[in-house]
Amino acid sequence: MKQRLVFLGPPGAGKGTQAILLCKKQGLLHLSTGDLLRAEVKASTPLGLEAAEIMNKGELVSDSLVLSIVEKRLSDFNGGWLLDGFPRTLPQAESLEILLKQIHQPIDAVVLIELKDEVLIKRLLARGRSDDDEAVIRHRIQLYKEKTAPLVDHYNKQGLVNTIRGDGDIEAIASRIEESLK
Ligand code: B4P
Repeated sequence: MKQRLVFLGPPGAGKGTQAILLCKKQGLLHLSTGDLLRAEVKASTPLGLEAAEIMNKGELVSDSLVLSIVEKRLSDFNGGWLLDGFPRTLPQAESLEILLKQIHQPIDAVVLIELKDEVLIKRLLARGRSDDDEAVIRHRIQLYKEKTAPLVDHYNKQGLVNTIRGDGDIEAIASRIEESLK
């Protein structure tokens, strides 16, 4: 199976849910920038204090801040990995490319999980995290369309994108993803 993966998709598509399952099964390093940022917030680090306000408004944390988090973890790691929720902007994708070139670890595949806006909103309202307020969710979906969706084209040009339907039960989606990565 492919070993160096990026999960793309709108907020609530199930990136985190599916990433946890796949990493456990395949022994991949799971790097979720959302989880890493929430851990910084919880520990009240200077980085966390800066990120908390931005995340609760549904905005994107600055590229440089997110990059510093990812770089630290990928630079001295040699096994397979899954980047969940990163990159989220073209500048993040470009910086990632530079880093991956330096460490000779190219991306093997990008998994794009797609789901309708109404279902995304329903799922996130049911999750109820501090940034899962309806107005904030709508703003996050809008930002996804503006800032993150252009990455689909970017990675399509490199022939890396596997598009997966994000509806249905969790196991069915997991099978679709695994099948696409063989
Ligand atoms: P993330 O933590 O990445 O979270 P997300 O996009 O909201 O959710 P995800 O798609 O992972 O959905 P999940 O599996 O949880 O981002 C949060 C914030 O962090 C961003 O808004 C931003 O501020 C910041 N951030 C993170 N990365 C950044 C970056 N690179 N640059 C800048 N800022 C960044 O699933 C959602 C819900 O659906 C869950 O409750 C789950 O149980 C449920 N669910 C999953 N699959 C389901 C299914 N098949 N059926 C029914 N329910 C399902």
